[in-house]
Amino acid sequence: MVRRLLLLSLVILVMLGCVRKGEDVIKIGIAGPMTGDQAKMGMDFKNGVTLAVEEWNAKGGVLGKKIELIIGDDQRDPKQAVSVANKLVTQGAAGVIGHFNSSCSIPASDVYNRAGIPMISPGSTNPQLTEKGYHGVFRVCGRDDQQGKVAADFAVSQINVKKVAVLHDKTTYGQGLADEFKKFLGDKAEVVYYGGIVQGDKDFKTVLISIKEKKPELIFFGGIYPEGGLLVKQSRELGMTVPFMGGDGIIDPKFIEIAGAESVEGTYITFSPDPINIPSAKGFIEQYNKKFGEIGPYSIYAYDAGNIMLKAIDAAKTTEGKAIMDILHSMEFNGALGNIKFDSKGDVTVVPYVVWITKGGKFIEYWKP
Ligand code: ABU
Repeated sequence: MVRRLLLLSLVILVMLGCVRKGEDVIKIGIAGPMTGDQAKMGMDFKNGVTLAVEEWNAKGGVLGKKIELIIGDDQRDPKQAVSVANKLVTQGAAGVIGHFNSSCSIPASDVYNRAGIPMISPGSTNPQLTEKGYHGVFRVCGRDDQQGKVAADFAVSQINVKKVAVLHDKTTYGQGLADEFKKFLGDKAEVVYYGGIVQGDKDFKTVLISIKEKKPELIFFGGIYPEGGLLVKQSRELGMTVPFMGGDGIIDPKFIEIAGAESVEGTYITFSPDPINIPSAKGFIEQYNKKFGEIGPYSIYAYDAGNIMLKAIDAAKTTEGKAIMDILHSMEFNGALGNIKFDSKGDVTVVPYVVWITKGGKFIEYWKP
């Protein structure tokens, strides 16, 4: 009986091995919030990477094999992100583009690191992601210590604020960015209110009333557009005219849609420069517009992250994780965003954060430090 079981196990293992050996595709994982209130960001990731993969596949794929995408929906939930990461590893992803939320990317990076799979996040900006010293963790966006400094410099030097309310959504990203902003303000402005809201809540009037009593000249919000939009909308309903400022988490048309164009008029947002003015982004924008409509804030980052991963696999001539990571650390990549090179931590070497403003229901690049 034992011998028969052993024999059966052996047959199954050989069969599995053959299936794997015979696989004629290279799998790339995309992870992010594909459903839920941040699904727009997940879709932007999926669309950006899909475009990159379709272009590679049209040219024959990579290492002579077609590329297949495997999608992981983390629903912006850290526990779900770990489970998605484990699933992508089991499914045989050679590399992962994701996740969006820093609170998801950071725990998921532990899984990818253990499995020896490289990950490139298009949009996770919390510094901790690349501070763990993992050889295979990269991001194509900037960091919140860089973004927070630009926001604080702008608030002090351009709008001359003296009293600020600092609000966050208690997430790794939201609170982290709010703290960086506060740190860089230093003693140049007084923080008259500091506190957190809960992600997913819909009524922020109590906290807004407390803020109103402190008479700030600016409300800085570290968080994402679903809550950001409601905060601005409800502040106007309470008769507050104080301007808002936030980071890259709120720069999505959904923010304007939720708050209403009139309410968000004059909101300041830190983000990287408008791709519309980047000559190398022209072809990407045209193709994306044709296939998916308007680009989202992180579509181009996902596209470049996908291309970088595939270029590294191509240059490594293998899907072995360590070889791909070594190439990622040494390669210089000319993408839609321009030239991208990673430093020893996996961060990009050039991060040009600027300040945008909402005007007439649109986001417009406004100030360069
Ligand atoms: N960087 C914008 C929001 C995503 C995150 O870092 O959590």
